[in-house]
Amino acid sequence: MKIAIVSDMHLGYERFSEDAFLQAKEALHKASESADAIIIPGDIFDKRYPKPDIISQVMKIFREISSKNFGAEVTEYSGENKIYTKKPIVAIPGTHERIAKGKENAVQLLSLAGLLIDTSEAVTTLSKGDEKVCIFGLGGVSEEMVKAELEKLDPKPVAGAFNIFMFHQSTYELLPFSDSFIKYSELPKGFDLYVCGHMHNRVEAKVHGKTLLIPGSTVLTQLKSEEQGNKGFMIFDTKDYTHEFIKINSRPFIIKEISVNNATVEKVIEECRSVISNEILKGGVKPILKIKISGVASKGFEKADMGLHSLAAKYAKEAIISFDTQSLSIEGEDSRINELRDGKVDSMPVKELGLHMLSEKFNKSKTKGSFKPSDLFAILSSDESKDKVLKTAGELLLEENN
Ligand SMILES: [Mn+2]
Repeated sequence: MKIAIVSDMHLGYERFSEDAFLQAKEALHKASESADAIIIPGDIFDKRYPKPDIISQVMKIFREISSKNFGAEVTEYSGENKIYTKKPIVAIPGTHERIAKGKENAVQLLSLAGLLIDTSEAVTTLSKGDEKVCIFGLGGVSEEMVKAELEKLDPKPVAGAFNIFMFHQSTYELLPFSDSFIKYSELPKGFDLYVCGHMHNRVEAKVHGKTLLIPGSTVLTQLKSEEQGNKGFMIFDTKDYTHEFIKINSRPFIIKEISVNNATVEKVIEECRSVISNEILKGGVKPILKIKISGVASKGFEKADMGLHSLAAKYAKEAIISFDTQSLSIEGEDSRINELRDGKVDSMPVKELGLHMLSEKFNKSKTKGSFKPSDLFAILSSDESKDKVLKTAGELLLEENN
């Protein structure tokens, strides 16, 4: 059976909303035409509570994909919920769709609409002729909970089938920042293929001697250097145990670095302007250009007043420009930059970093309570209004003190 793995589409991601839809659509269409089934290891949606307009657009895409003829079909499902389709489109919610347990998330909504099957904490069996493929899914859970969750669920391969374990977490091998991140050796044994989402760059590795595939996101989100590669999806062939990466058309992403030494603002701007001109002269689709400025600029101004914003605005028609001045210090200014750069902070997903920092502070503080830092983090990082966030966070903290 040929299984397409399409991940982290982040539909509804505001910064590159159109790119997210176009690129996801292309990936799903290509996948449906070249594979017998599609599996999605999380983050279809970018927001926990997507707006109706986003949900409708997502539903339209999945409706189109569902109408295709697939080589495989769903023949069994072990979950508690009812399923409403036999089409082999099988997903789990990712970190971006994760909401409180017991509440329906956006992926379950698509499942209820009969547009896919949510296989979180359940086994979905796909059949093609005599061949059976079983997919056990674990939707994204907070990192400090993942080992306990797996112990509780104790996923086991099904005899006589090709078994896939699909999850959506940070792994310690890829992000060695916290002991709570799961290690490859701690993943359930006996599966024929491991599939993970969450990482937005492509990864191919081995887990218990079998292949682990992470296709990466279909859209650019974090503007990190490892995201400069091609976007796309993977197709795994169970018959010969091989896989290939299928590229999709995606907006080019270029990172250019500039290093300055006691430069004036004018000099910094001039250097940036020259990089921009060089890039836009190359033509083609409007690229996303990130300029990293490092070194020391002469004193007498703030980074915010350097005029970089107006420079980006000036070239807005030719390129989507952003500046990274994290490694730029102003002469004589005491900066925390090196501190921050230690520990590979750069390659850690922002959300993970935030939660990690909050957990560390929480553990060091004298605050004692039975709630988890991740509960507080979920409230603080929610899309609700500031007042609502403060009220809910206050309730959680006060509840603990009573
Ligand atoms: Mn993601």
